[in-house]
Amino acid sequence: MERPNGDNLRLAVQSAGRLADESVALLQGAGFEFDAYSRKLFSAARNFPLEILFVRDDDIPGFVADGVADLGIVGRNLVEEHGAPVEELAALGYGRCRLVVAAPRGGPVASAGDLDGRRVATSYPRTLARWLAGRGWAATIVEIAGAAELTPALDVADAVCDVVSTGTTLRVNDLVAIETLLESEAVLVADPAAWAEPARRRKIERLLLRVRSVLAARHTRYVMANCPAGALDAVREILPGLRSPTVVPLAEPGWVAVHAALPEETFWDSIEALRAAGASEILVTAVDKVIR
Ligand code: PRT
Ligand code: ZN
Repeated sequence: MERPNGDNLRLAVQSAGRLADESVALLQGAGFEFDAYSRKLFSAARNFPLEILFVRDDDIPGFVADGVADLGIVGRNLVEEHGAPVEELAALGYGRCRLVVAAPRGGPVASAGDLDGRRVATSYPRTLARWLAGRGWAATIVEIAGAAELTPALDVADAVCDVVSTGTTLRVNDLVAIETLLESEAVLVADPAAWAEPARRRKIERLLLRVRSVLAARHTRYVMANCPAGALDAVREILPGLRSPTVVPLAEPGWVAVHAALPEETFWDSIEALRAAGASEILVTAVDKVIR
């Protein structure tokens, strides 16, 4: 495929698989209007100079590094494996997993040090080789396309290096994780050449602002609470808001309403503290976008 020569940014996303739906939902939530029902190769956004390219996830790091696409959404595990010199612009919070080394429970490989001189099956040979080299260990890497978890039982390998999310696959195959090589999630990456070119970078930054506004909103709740005017100082401490809370007098004398954005992570602690400080009638709503 040739480099995009028009004014449009080209963004590669997975067409089907674990990242596909959430990637489309993130882009549509950020306001980009495009058709995604058939996931045909290309879809042009109607309201932004952007084309979405639907491809296999394995192709995305290379496409972005080679400038076939300006941007990509892909697991950090694949970016790392490709070794592509791409710019990570944002971590997207979904597709979370770990790349681990695992070995049969109760077997001879009980810790990472036992890997020296053994066979490790993986579809992440480059990441594994770099990690082994960093420790000065000489293990034989058995490269396989998938289903690494089956290889110890087949005596093809003594250990595996694979992606884990819930851990069920390891447990079912009586394997235990002994070391984590990489923490991964879906990331938005850019072609460094596109990022360095001022006109293209401006467009990427416009896109990035929109994507980040949705990511920030996912971690934010908007809280409205009534409180006695006398409790305001305590309540302000609990509800700092993005800058400071909005305080509005109620029609009932001696009472105010306090409005503020709160981080989702500490949300319930703040609500408990608010109630303890005397706030009542607390309303909470989701936030669509947070733009800073
Ligand atoms: O067709 P295409 O090539 O596009 O997709 P794919 O089948 O190669 O990839 P896909 O859709 O399975 O995964 C896409 C990305 O999701 C990966 O590159 C990771 O970044 C991320 N991800 C998150 C995962 C997992 N969790 C995951 N659990 N990718 C794979 N797995 C597999 C793992 O390989 C193992 O076989 O799931 C199994 C383990 O899962 P648990 O839950 O049993 O631990
Ligand atoms: Zn793949």
